[in-house]
Order: sequence, then structure tokens, then C-alpha cells
Amino acid sequence: MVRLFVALRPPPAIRDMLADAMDGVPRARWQDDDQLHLTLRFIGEVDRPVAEDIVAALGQVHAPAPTVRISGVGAFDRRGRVDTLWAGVTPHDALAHLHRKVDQACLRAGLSPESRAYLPHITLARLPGSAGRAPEIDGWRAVHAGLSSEPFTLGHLVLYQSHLGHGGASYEPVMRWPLET
Ligand code: 2AM
Repeated sequence: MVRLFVALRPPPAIRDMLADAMDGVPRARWQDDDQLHLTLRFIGEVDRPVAEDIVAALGQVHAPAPTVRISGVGAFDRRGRVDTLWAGVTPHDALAHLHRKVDQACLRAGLSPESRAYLPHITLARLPGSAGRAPEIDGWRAVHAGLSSEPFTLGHLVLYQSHLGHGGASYEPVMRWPLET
């Protein structure tokens, strides 16, 4: 079995800008540079033959490379505590279009449709346990509410394999396809 997801990789200058916002929340597990990505579609665990069908289907996706900018920060609050801090990305339209295309490719490969609403974001930190109730989280959100970048283009669709480990997940790019520019 392999654990897969489809994502876009922000350019180096944007990753540097995001790294500058990674401070000020105790026990946050800030993401390393090579973990930074914008998920389009989480796939999860699949068998190798299904993975091969996914690769073939993703190779058929034709869509414009989205041009976006970083826009503010947010947090996922699950069961009363924050478990993820993220940077927002706008506008959503081009990303939602690509998300639909990728979702359709996954359907052609035999996967079930995505059930969750798609909210484009770049995860900056995971907050384990009680770290997700730290009072500093609100301050971090206020300080970075205006986080904003110049527009940048996300030129490739990337299929990642996720390797889960004790120190967090590592993400390995396994295939990449150019989008239309
Ligand atoms: P997250 O950063 O918001 O947690 C690799 O794990 C990527 O897939 C991450 O960007 C993660 O989103 C996303 N992901 C992990 N599990 C998921 C799930 N069950 N549904 C949707 N996305 C998921």
C-alpha cells in the first residue's frame, strides 16, 4: 500500500516568506521547507495497481496553472482544540477548478468522490495535544492576519507519497506534470 496525495508546490521565495511566520506558538511542530505544499486532493492508502491507474489518470488532466497569492492565516479547530495552523491562498476559483479536475481523474481511477469541502491552504504547523489550546495561538493569528504575497504561478501538478514517522510525515514527490501556462 502507498499513501498518496496530489498537491502544488509553492516557489522558494514563497516558502521563505512562510518560514518567517513560523514562530511564537509553543510546541508547534512547524513544517520543514520540503513539507510545504498546497493539497488539491488527499487520496490516502491505495494498492500499487490503483496507484498506477491514478498516475495514468492524472497524466490526462489539462488545466491552466493557477496564479494565486498568500492571503492571511487560519487554524483548523477540531474537537475543541486547534490541530493545524495554515496560510490561506486566494483566489479560490482556479484552485477549485483544478481540484475538480483532479477529483474527476481520481474517480476515473476508481476512487470515491471527495466528500469534504475543499478549502485551499498551506499547512504551517501541527499542534499536538494540549499545544492546540495554547493562548499564544490567537496572538499568532492576529499578528499574521495580513500575511500577503505577490502573485505566483503554480506550474506543476505533483503526486506525493506520504511516509508517516514518529517525527511527523515526510512527503516524497513521485510524479509531476506541467500545467498549462
Ligand atoms: P492538512 O495539511 O490540512 O492536514 C498530506 O497529509 C496532505 O493531505 C496534507 O496537506 C493534509 O491536509 C491532507 N490530508 C491528510 N489527511 C486528509 C484527509 N483525511 N482528508 C483530506 N486531506 C487530508
